[in-house]
Amino acid sequence: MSFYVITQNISSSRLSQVELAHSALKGGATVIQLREKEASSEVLLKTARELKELTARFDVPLIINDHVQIALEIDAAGVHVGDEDISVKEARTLLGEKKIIGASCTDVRSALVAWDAGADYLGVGPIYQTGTKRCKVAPIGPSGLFEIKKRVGVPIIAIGGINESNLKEVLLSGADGVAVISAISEAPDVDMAVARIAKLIKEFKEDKNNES
Ligand code: 3NM
Repeated sequence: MSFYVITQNISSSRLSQVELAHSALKGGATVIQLREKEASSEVLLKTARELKELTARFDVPLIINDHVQIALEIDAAGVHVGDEDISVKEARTLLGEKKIIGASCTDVRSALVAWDAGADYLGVGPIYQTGTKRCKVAPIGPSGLFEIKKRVGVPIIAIGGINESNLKEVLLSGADGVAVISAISEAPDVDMAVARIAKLIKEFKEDKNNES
């Protein structure tokens, strides 16, 4: 069950992306994604290199949002693509079979398309209202996630407005992991927020194992 942390420059963030990733990794994040829509390619490459070195120390995959060339240059674990980015098929051609490709999906139709195109996992959302990204669709809620999970055969990472209070509901709806930005970056104490989320995921996993 993934604890997927996305580092993104939010103006109110007190920590740099690398500092944020470090806190997340110390607290048990299992995937780090670098998502940067505004920085120059030099800045992005520098951050990507630093994150690659850091994630390697923790043996955690680093995924680069959208920028396939940067992912190739730093030998990242893979990329995540949205509906305005390069397609899954093009990304696969450039990256080859060994790299991870994740795709953003909002409904069953887009999820089936991405799965069919060869995505290794789907980022499904927004589950809840979020101020972090301007989303084109209304939140799909845990029930929307459940519908997608029933139809696709690759792991689903839920995203959008996920925090400590709704995380369990999301996992109960079938998510294979959760991706968070503001629940961590905006928390008054980042390390504490990471630890609480990691604990909730661990407890959920243990409960599930005990049931089976
Ligand atoms: N993608 P937060 S929602 C980057 O629905 C992103 O595809 C989304 O940030 C999608 O955890 C989102 O702060 C923002 O809500 C997630």
